[in-house]
Amino acid sequence: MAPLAERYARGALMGVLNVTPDSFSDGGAFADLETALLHGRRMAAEGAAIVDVGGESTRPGARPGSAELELARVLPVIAGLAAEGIPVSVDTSKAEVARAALIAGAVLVNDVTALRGDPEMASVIADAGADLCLMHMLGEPRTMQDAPTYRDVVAEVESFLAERTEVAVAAGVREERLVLDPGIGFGKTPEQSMTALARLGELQSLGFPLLVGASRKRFISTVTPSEPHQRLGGSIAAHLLAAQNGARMIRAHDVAETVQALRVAAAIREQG
Ligand code: HH2
Repeated sequence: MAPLAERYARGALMGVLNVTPDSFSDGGAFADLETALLHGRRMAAEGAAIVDVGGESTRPGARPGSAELELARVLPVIAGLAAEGIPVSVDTSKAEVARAALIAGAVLVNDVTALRGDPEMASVIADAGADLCLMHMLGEPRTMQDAPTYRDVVAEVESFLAERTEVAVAAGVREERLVLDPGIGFGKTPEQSMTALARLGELQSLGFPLLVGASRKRFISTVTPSEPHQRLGGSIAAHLLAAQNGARMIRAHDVAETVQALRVAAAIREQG
């Protein structure tokens, strides 16, 4: 497979497909297989370059569940979409889940723990030659929103991602397979998340493609009070700024609207 940066040279949308009962914005909505497959197909048709299938919520306060349960949720969806030629990633921090997902046809592992969750994860990804998203998170989902503090959030995200990149490469993951993510809302106050978005460009010095997932996140409601399903405008605003500040991949729930916004912004920029 061509390097990730080449495949997504013009920017790529990662559509979110949560096959969970308890995700913060769409828990339960795609829990049965047929509904999940329909939604995955729809996101691909709307312009998602890849569909990110997750079987465990990482919302603040969430506790990890078993690999068996996660596998039962994600595998049929990944196998079904991959068989139709839709590129799929798996949102997991468990090596056992990643291994089975890659065999079923997933091409990217989206590990919100950046290889800290499972000692086997790096070798599973290296052996498969798969793509890997390394995301910054302070702490773990159960505790990450307990007063996160930084001296300089962007500098600390940057040095964390640099260190995790070295760990991945030392374990055999090729540099051209990596994409890095500042982890909006993961161990960050709303202000810290917005700082990470505003100064995203600084992370370009790491030399890897960047991914940003701001979709429906809580920082939006601190600017304009809103429930998760009412945060489309704020999500698009954040994603447009992220793209302008160098994000190569955008992880979003609302694919059609986000793709339209990103394409119109890019078309306008080309005229300037
Ligand atoms: N955000 C969520 C989950 N996975 N992965 C990456 N790389 N970046 C993110 O920002 C990110 C992510 C949380 O959103 P969601 O999947 O909608 O919720 P939940 O974790 O509750 O399933």
